[in-house]
Amino acid sequence: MTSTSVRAHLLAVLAVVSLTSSTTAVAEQTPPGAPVLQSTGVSVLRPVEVTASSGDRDAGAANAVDQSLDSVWRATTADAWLAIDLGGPRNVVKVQQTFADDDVWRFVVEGSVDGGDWAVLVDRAAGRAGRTFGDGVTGVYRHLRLHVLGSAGGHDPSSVDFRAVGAPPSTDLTAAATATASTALAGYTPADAIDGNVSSYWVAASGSTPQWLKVDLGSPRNLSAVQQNFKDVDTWRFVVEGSVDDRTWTPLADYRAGVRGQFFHLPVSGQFRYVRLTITASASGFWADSTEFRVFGPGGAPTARELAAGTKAQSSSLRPGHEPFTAVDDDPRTSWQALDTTSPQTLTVDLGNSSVLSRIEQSFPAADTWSFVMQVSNDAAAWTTVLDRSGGATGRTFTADVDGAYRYVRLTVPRPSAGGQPAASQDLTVYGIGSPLRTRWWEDRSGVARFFPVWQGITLDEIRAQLDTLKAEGHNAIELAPIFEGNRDVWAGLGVTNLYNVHPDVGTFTDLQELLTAAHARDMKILFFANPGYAHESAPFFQKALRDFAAGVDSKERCWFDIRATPGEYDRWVYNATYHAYYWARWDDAAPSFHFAKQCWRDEVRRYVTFWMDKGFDGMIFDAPNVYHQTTLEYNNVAITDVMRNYDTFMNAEGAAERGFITDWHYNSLQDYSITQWAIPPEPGSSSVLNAIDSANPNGLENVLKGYRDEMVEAGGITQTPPNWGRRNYPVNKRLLEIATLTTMGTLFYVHNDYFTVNPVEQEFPHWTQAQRDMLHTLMKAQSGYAALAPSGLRVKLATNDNARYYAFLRTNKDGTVKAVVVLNFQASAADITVDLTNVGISTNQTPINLVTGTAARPITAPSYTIPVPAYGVAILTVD
Ligand SMILES: [Ca+2]
Ligand SMILES: [Ca+2]
Ligand SMILES: [Ca+2]
Repeated sequence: MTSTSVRAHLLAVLAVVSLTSSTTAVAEQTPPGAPVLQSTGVSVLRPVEVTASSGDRDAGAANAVDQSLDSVWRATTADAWLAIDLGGPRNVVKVQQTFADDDVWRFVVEGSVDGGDWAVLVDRAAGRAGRTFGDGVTGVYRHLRLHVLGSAGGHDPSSVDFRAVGAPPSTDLTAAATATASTALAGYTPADAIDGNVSSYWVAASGSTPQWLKVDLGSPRNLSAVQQNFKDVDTWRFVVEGSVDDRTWTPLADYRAGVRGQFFHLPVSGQFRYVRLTITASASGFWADSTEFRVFGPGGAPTARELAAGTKAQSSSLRPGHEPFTAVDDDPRTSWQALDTTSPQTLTVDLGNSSVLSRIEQSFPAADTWSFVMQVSNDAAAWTTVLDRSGGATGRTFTADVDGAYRYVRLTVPRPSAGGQPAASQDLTVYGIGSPLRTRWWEDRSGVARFFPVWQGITLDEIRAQLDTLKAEGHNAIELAPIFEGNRDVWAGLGVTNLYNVHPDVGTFTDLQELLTAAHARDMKILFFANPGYAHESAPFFQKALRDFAAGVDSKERCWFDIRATPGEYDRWVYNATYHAYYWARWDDAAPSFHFAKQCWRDEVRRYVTFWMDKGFDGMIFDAPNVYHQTTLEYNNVAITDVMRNYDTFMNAEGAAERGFITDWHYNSLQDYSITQWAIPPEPGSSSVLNAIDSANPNGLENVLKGYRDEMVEAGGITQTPPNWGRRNYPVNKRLLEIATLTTMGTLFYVHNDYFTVNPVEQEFPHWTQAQRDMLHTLMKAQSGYAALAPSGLRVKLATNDNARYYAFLRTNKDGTVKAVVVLNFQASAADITVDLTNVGISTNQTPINLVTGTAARPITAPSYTIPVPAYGVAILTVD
């Protein structure tokens, strides 16, 4: 997976192709209806009316939608709402709200077609720190409502600017299309160009051109627009053509003469079944690619659409390989199945937000007489039955009509089918109007505070007491590394002495439940650092294993370890003189490794993972699972990741560093080894970002980010990255540039007090000024408040007036609808930096908000945009 062919397409390594020397066989021609360049396809929606629950209705509320960042609406009550009427149904893709004050805000944004039934589009009811919030939205709405429920700091509800961004009324025809291509690099399929995720892409199998990508819409359709997203800004030569028979082609948009940019929204017309993109050259030698190739048709009135695909499903049990998410994967080849015929069984789908539902369809894998009940709920506690077939009904697919706004849908199967089949769902589809959450929490927020409770002597109660402070600073998750009963002298307590207990030094299970409950009430996530990799030699179960070995007794404990009378050929065998036994210990003589080649241990790991996840954790970190003793991909998946997938949860393979750990081992988060390397004092360690800062030249960073961060996100995971605290006493202004780079590039940002380096909370932050601490927190809040900076999503380098001194990129959320321009100054002096915004999907008539200052930035009026950036500073601009 690190072959040169895979890497080569990432980099513009070929000699620059002269535009005049690469003339294609096709004569340059003026395309019919030549589309307008610099078109973004989206615009800020102008309301026809704005109302509010309080304040001056005629002047106050209007201040929120006057597109001026100098005027503000303020409410006079702690709980207040602001509503806009768009004058008719509009295709909304983004909402953005800027408060007058920085605080922890509790609010929701709702949408409605008729002003009667409201769907929740953005849910921050548990609070989120920051001032400007931007979120991607899907659906057609006429009314939008900002409902502020309160703030931690007691600020009155306000809005400097509340806006909705819309796309033309349209139908995304690629959603149900199939794609093929001239060639494709393994793992980068044509389907990746029409999957709705701007981070995944098709790329040709080589750098030779021309290459084509073709979409089959299934039948001739009226077209209104085509969008092509390249991975990189370059001067591209391409043509888009339409066909009804796959033989005769009509040019729809012709750029074979060359056009600079990365994002092309091309209004087209005509009726076609096939749409083909042919790429004839890239000036810099990039291989032909498409992160998203979308074909749109004219849109109509708002209609119910399928909401459940890609949302969160959980089940009472599962047969391995039939995880609950397969019931909401929009794939008829897969299905959830209960482990066995034990009854009852349930499958619960969480849309993430309350949506206005109209219909639910449940498809079993086969026709039979099935007993089941379908229910809906808004709190997963009080359920309303919408279809009761507990007496049995014959068939395969069943439909329930629904009327109302709900968030949860539950299928309960009280007994096996008449034919003896266990509970199952091939697909559970939910139709309605709403904006379900398709992102997973680790893909759309950041700011993880990592504690080493056992090592540092911090109790769970002490962490709970810090939650409000951590939240206000911009943290959205806490990692407990670790809290189980283990020996603190080995790897911060990772050497397990009791697999199933909280370490008495840090608290009890009651304390743990209180921490989880308090964190979840604040919408903060709690991560469990697990270690099925090794025990501590003092563990009672290991001592029993040694005794049983010496006595020749077979036992569960002895089975868990690799204990022998004579050592094997490698050097990690440790001799125990008392029992005349050798045991394998990968990381430390006092840390005997568990033995993954043994079925008994894999079974135990499944129990162990289930035990802790059932406590209510929001994810787990596994320490170097790729080198667990004699593990394999198959052993890992059956013992760990298949179990974790049942929870649809965060799983980090700390220590693993390649794409395959996401695509095949099924972890969804990896450390960013391309940026921060292990650093053990007194060595300073190495960091790609610090190297760029120290050399005042960020030019090398682009290939570092492309080769790791972007690739792991393409594969469906994210990266996690802390600052390189191993470099001690690093100048704080440079440290803040490092943190600005990390919080904007799209990684899960950790402010961890690293066991192997320093504890920044105690050793670094006390030396910072308040302004410097404020900047850290501003950067963290910007990343979690404004979806364009999320760990998932697209990152595209933008050219500056001096790429050897400055670094700029475009960031978007996963669906490409929330956008930011990031400009980083790697110089020791302030600079006016010019960024090239030609054809990157950004309007050249807008005033961005700089999330660093919280104020209006210099207006964008042309593709060439100049902005002042402080020494070692950053500008983070909200753009539409
Ligand atoms: Ca305003
Ligand atoms: Ca894609
Ligand atoms: Ca399925």
